[in-house]
Amino acid sequence: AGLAPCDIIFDPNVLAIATGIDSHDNYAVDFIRATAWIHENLPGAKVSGGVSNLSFSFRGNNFIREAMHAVFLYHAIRNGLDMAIVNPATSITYDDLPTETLALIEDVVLNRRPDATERLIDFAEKHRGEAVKKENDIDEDRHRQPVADRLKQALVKGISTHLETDLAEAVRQYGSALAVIEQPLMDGMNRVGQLFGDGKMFLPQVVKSARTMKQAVGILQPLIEQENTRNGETSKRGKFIVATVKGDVHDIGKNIVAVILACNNFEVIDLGVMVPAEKIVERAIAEQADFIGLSGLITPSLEEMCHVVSEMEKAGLHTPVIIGGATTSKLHTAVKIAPCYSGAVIHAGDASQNPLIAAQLLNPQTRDEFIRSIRTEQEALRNSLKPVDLVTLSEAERYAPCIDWDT
Ligand code: B12
Repeated sequence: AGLAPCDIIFDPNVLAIATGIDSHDNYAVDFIRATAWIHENLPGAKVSGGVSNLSFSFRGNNFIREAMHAVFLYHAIRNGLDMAIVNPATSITYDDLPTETLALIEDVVLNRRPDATERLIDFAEKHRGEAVKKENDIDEDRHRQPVADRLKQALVKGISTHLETDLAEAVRQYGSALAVIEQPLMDGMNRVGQLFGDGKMFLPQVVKSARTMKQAVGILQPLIEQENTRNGETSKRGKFIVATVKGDVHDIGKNIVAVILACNNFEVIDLGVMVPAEKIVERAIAEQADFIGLSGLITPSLEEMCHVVSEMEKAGLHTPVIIGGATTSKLHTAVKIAPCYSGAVIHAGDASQNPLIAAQLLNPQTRDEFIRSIRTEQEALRNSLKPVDLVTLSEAERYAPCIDWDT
């Protein structure tokens, strides 16, 4: 039909299972197999599906329905499902399901035994109303949980109802607002990332979690300001440009960095997210910035950071660059980014390290020694890598892959 494969999306149709009609029992398996077949035999084409049909026979029991969807999505994605129509408000993840419930639901979705439907109906009958009761009990139960677990749960579920009180309790327990961010909240977001990476949580749910995290940071912000404000200092200590690099939309960490810098009396110019290298260079020159802070959370951002500092080098800049964000590391900074730039490039593990790094760089008495020690450490990291055995060009050519392009 003259369409590029990547412009075609197949919907192999999700049909209701567990309807009591035997011939319907394999519908989920059929969908999953069709998805795997399309994925394997029609390269480039995509597969989608409307998930809620699957659980139509359990109308009125949202717990079972959402659990069936979570299990179905988990298996379908492993077999190549690219996109789906799902309820973004769903809060049950594959990992939430107790082993026994998971087995019952997987029996139905994967059509593993002939009596799977009856067993799930029995279970649903026995537990009818329990899900509602559970919701009501949560308020009582939650006080028995440590505050860190409550906060983690709030982030994973994207629920902000008790944030204010839980955060106040956490600040008392952890001693500072920043410690609450660095420990229970970061643990929660890492858990979200893990579930998402394993295909057990989906993008709309991660968006909900991100929103809850932003709310939490918003609640803590006045406290962070109180804790970090340097009293009595009137003049600004330096100009700091912060940006999430091109291609990357993650901004929660960068925003925390900006708040902490502002509290430490730095003038912060926040360029936002998805910022191209040229814009960073342009603003660094125009503002005569003292520091550039680059944030990145996805792997392509690591390469983009090398590009940013290469462009800074071309523009003749020597402004120190501070690198941060979940995928960045001391090793990557030393091996890949620092060699592209003659100015200092320093990796910061978390937001609170940033003002300390900046202070060392601002102080003429510590600056040179600090940069020297960072460079020595980076040199040692580069040397710690196993040397690559180089071979001659003619030898390398003997290993060239032989591809038959006609097929
Ligand atoms: C929330 C989130 C999202 C939200 C972001 C919302 C927002 N406004 O920021 C949404 C849903 C939009 C999202 C989208 C995507 N995400 Co996402 N996301 C996350 C998640 C779960 C949490 C990130 C977060 O906010 N953490 C909390 C903050 C406070 O931590 P932080 O940013 O690391 O910041 C701290 C420090 O690193 C430091 N810091 C940060 N920046 C800087 C900068 C400087 C200068 C300094 C000094 C310090 C510093 O300060 C902070 C406090 O100490 C992570 C998982 C994870 N473990 O990080 C995945 C994760 C980063 N996302 C991931 C992916 C794959 C994506 C998507 C590609 C998904 C998709 N298929 O579309 C898209 C990316 C789109 C794009 N082009 O960028 C992957 C990245 C994998 C990889 N290595 O590439 C992760 C790791 C999840 C996973 N396990 O798969 N995501």
